[in-house]
Amino acid sequence: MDDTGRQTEGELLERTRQETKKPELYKVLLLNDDYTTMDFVVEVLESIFNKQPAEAFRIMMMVHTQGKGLCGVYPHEIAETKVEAVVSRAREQGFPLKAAMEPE
Ligand code: TYC
Repeated sequence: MDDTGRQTEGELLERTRQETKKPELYKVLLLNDDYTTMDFVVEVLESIFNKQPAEAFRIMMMVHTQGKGLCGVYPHEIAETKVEAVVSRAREQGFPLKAAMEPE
């Protein structure tokens, strides 16, 4: 809730709105394509999304079979950084892998 500070003797207390605002969260998704290798996607999930090997494999297979898969949920700036890290690493290796973010 908004517990804005009281105003005393001309002193405006600017607080709390930002401090108490919950960060908006975003899902980061990987998208399927026909060219990126399964091993590379598993490696991305382990290194960028901190998944254990079995979980990374499960998510990779979800993307492969369903077209997309959830990698994690993060505040906006972190989600953006994850998407950029995926794309930059994929392009370095010559893969067309795509990642997307959407509001939770
Ligand atoms: N479909 C890819 C293949 O058969 C594997 C793949 C999985 C690609 C997940 C992208 O996000 C992806 N090599």
